[in-house]
Amino acid sequence: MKMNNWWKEACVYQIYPASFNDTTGSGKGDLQGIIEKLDYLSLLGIDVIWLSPVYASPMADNGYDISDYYSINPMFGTMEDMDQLIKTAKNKNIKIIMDLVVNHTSDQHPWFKEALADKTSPYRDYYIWRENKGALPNDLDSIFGGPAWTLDEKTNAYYMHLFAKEQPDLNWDNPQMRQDVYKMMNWWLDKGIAGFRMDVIDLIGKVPDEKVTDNGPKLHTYIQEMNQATFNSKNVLTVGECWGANLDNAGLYSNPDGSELSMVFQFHHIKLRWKDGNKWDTVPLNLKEFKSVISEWQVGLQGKGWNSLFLGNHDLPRSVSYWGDDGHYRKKSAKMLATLLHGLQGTPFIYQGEELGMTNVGFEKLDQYRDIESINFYDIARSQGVSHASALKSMQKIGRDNARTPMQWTDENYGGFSTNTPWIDVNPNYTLINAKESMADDDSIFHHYKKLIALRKKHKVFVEGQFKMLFENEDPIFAYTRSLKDQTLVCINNYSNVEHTLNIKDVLPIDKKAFQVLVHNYDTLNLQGDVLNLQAYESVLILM
Ligand code: TEU
Repeated sequence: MKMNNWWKEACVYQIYPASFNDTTGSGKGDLQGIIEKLDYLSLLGIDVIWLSPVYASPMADNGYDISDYYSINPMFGTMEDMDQLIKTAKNKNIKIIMDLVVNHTSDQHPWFKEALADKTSPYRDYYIWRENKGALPNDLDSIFGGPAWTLDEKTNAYYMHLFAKEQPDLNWDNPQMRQDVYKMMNWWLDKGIAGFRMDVIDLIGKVPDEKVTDNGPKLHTYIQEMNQATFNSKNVLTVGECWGANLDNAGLYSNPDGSELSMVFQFHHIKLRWKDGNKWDTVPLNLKEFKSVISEWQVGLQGKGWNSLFLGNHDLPRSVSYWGDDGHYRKKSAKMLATLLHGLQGTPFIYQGEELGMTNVGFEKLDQYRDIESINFYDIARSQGVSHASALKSMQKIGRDNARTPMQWTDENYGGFSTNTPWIDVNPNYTLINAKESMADDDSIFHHYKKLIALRKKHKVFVEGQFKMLFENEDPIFAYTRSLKDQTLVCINNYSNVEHTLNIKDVLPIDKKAFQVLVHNYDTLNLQGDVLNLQAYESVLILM
């Protein structure tokens, strides 16, 4: 049992550095830009920053293609800036976790370059090769579209890449490669970082010839080995990005004995809106299904593991656009989503701009898109006869660039993100939605998040309380309790834009004499007898 699982009480804020804050006028965010905004993050009250990749990279996939794990991409600054960020953040009680991208490297990494140049080099086996027998080794697809194999003509062999061809997969079955990764992780831990977010870590146990990608047979062996070789004794936060996580393996990943990771990101709730498993085609949210996924994970991991809580990240549409209403009820629904999520058991993650209720940008012109996944999607869709309008519609709704538009700090040019044209267009709604406005308005989404973050620190029931779903079959209600000894949290949400009357008799044991409203997105709670009259997206968190 770990001595101090501080991360159970923490709130994490994800920074996508290219789009956070530019201090040099390059049009791209940088490390000094993050340092400049640490006071903003302190005010919000977060404990940890998850920093998306800032390592040296040709940026084919915005830094998720690393060419040197030991250096900082000059576009973000220097290693001195990084050290300064870790130190300055620490002085403000903010920890930093790094993005660990070790399923693959960049094709510009020296290991891969040497593997290409010399077939007999020990680095050849750091990657996954199959001899060219006149056809692709098999029909495995890349997650970014097209085959997962690219032919190297010089050595007449295919290398494997589950993402772009510029991101060759590492061969985790090579023990020397694994040791090199652990060495690098220890080097970063020695710098004083507080853990890692592990990119697609559920893919490292792959068995290419059997077309097994996630949850391979050696996956947990490798994670346990990594744990022992690196962070086991360090009391850090580790979170694995696992699209293949399920309730059977999540308890392993986040085993309370500390043998693997602190927690994983699972994506079952996200995928509920994918039509027939295709992320580019969405179906409306089925609230009942959403409730049952949340409930299963809350109950399933209670005492047996630990949940991460998130609705958005740099790969997903903006949470208020995907889960709420980014039009008339933007503020109400963003607050409802925040309360609904932060009342659950687990470690909450906030994606930059979510605390402002930033929305999807939905670029209308093709040349506004920057994301390799979206661009590949468009090209492939078009080559398969999909119309321009239809492909564009998918990108506008789902494309990752929605989350990657610059942080909206003020109503000045470029949203105060930069003094120059940003690398990706700013969402034109920055004149209305920005941090300056949000900080000045007591009733803003920002202040709502601030309250929720502070509450988690104040009441143990947020961390330890037992979860129970209420009104399971009542649409559009999303309600639950969390109980710990003599304290109960009650979270009630009207997940819709129409009023709803809720009869709480026999279901909700509200002690009307002794309850305290902790957060609410309307001024008054309309409770008459056993009947609660809820307005559109009304959301309340009660402590009794
Ligand atoms: O993402 C993994 C992943 O499979 C998806 O998030 C992917 O981006 C896609 O949207 C699914 O259809 C991680 C990173 O978070 C992402 O930014 C990287 O592009 C990817 O790995 C490769 O490193």
